[in-house]
Amino acid sequence: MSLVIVSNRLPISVKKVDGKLTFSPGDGGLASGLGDYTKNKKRGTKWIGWPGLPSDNLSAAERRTIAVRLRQHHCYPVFLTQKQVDDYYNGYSNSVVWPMFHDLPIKTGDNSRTWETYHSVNALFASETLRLSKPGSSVWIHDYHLMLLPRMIRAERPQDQIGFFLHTPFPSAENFTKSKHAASIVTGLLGASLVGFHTSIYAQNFMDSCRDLEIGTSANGQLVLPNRSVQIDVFPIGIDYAKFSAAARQRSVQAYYRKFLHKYDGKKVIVTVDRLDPTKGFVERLEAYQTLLRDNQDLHGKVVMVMLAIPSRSEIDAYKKLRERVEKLVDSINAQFSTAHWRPIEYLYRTMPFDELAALYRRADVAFVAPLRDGMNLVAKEYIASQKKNAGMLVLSKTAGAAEELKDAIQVDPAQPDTLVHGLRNALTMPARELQKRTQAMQEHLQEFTIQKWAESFITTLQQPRIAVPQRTRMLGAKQNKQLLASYHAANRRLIMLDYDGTLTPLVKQPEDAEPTRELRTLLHRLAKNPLNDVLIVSGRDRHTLQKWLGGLPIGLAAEHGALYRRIGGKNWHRLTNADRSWQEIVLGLFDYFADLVPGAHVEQKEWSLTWHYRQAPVYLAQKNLVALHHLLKPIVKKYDLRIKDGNKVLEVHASDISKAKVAQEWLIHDYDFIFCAGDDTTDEDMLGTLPYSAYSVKVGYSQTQARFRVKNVDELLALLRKF
Ligand code: ADQ
Repeated sequence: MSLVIVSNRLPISVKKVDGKLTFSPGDGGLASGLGDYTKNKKRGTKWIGWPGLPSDNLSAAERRTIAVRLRQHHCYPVFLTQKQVDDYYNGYSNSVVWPMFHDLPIKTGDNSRTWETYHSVNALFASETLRLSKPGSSVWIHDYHLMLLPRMIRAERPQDQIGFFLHTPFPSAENFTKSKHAASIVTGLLGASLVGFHTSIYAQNFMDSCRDLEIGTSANGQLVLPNRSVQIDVFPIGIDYAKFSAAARQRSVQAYYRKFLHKYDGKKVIVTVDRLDPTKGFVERLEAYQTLLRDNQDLHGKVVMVMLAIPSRSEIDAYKKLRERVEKLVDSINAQFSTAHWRPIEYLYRTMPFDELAALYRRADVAFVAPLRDGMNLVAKEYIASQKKNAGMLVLSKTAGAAEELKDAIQVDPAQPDTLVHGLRNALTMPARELQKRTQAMQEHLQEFTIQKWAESFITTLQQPRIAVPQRTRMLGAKQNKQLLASYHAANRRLIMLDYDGTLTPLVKQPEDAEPTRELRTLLHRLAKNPLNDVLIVSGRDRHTLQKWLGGLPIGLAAEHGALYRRIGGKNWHRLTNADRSWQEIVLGLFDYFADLVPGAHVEQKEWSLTWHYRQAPVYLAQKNLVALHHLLKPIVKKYDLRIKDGNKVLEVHASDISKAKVAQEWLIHDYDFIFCAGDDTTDEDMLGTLPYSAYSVKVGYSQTQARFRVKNVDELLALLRKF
């Protein structure tokens, strides 16, 4: 399937120097991450974006030259005038969205003009994308400059796989929904079929915002809209690990390294590398360093901070002011502490070629990465990848997305200046053995989760076939509801079979939090009290939980997907399986092993089944390990006649003679003239599929099903049950 990448900037930057066009590869990691897709001709990938210079001063011939040269690299330019750059890029994107998404104050005043340009430039990108791609393509859109684009493309190409990845944080719903354009932005993004974020917090903030704006509801990692659903997922970006770890073998890097060894001989080097941006915490870090020097005389003459400030967005006022402030502070710290032989800060306002940067990373004893807020922060990862095995400590603010992964860094909080000072001190004095252990653990992680894997994981998820709502399954609309209620009232004996989690209660992060509310218990009680009704809850939960939560109600209960059941009005639990449990020890060993490998995953052991839960784990990490887990389970499953079920972020193993269908069959021997059955998960499909056609089988949610009918979510199902 052909792929089209759309981002504000192209991976090749075009400049006009002394009237001559120059072309140079950008510094971004994105280009290396997507290299497999863009360099391989067969894949036919195209990359659409702004070449980086305003078009006002370009002649028609120059534009043609640019287009032709870029095409050699599968790149296609969207030309923007200076005015468009001012309003769309410097204006709305970088003076409104960027600070808003990083919880910084936004320039007050009317931004309707810049918003309009933002809109029209998004439309320009949309028309170029449509022109350059065929229907049925996969389109991957990047970042906050182009948030209206997914919807614009979707309007023309309802069948395309459209992915969007946000490289910045997504702010809390409380902050975001205050924005005048919040609803337009969210609606724009929801044109995508997949929206990706660096961390689960950003994804949750986004879903909360959709809910607060009353644009769709969230269920099982999907944002459910009236006519389709959008997958929301987490893809933490990595780096090109091999490039940084192997850099030390390059001659030019070695030359720079020797230079740094000589220059900083006998000193500890603290490095900072960032675009000069208000989010990156320049002032906070300088102040922390100042305090460190003030309080630790022993460090004087023995430490140097190399601060690389990469010029960025220098046309924007806030950035100009920041530069002045930072440089003043650098000067004053240097004036305060310098001696004839020592200057505590070496400040560089420039870009740095890769070989010099790699050498600097490697020479530095500490990297001081303390953004106020940062989507991910790649510098932190690049620094660790550049280290020898026994050197280099990272001080990292917990407000960077990278902190979720790099737990072995010294984590600090830029809102608490003391933590920065202590963090630096700790890093400078950490015992070699501990430092080595921590650095190595981080290196192992980064080596595994590279930017190449990140790209592959996003694209694979994007290109997975999405199941459209099947024709056979109809939404339970007003007309169907009416018929259903008429059958209900006409019936003499009714069976109401219901799954629990995701059907009667929304899915929650912690399983124990799904306890039934008083209203739900009352509803079930009222349904069950009707002498014509048999109510049965068929759940994957263990019998103790069901007994505790629902045991007091006059209903039937089936636990562990039907391994055990309790009759209506009965006290005892009966077994519905003839299997033994000798397999459990082996599978438990495997599950525990993989739960240790995947942060956020955990194992649940029930009487008759074992479940590996990964709702809280990073999606691509879980997916990768699931493949291995499946592979290892295969012979065990065969030997012990087991069944593996891929549920909603759970992998469950139990004997193959256990199924919800079996429980359903136990009940169906009675002579019911109204059968109603609802479930949300793949584990309910057995039960939904075994019913006679006349039954009202109802799927909760949008995934594929054998049920005849569908409701959007738990609330809709409960509303229907209340009508009974
Ligand atoms: P940035 O805010 O730019 O990225 P960061 O993730 O640190 O922040 O990436 C900066 C990149 O610039 C690094 O890869 C660094 O090596 C590179 N760089 C180094 N030297 C350079 C130079 N001389 N000139 C230009 N660049 C240079 C945004 C988000 C981050 C998120 C990334 C990726 O703000 O939070 O991690 O996108 O998603």
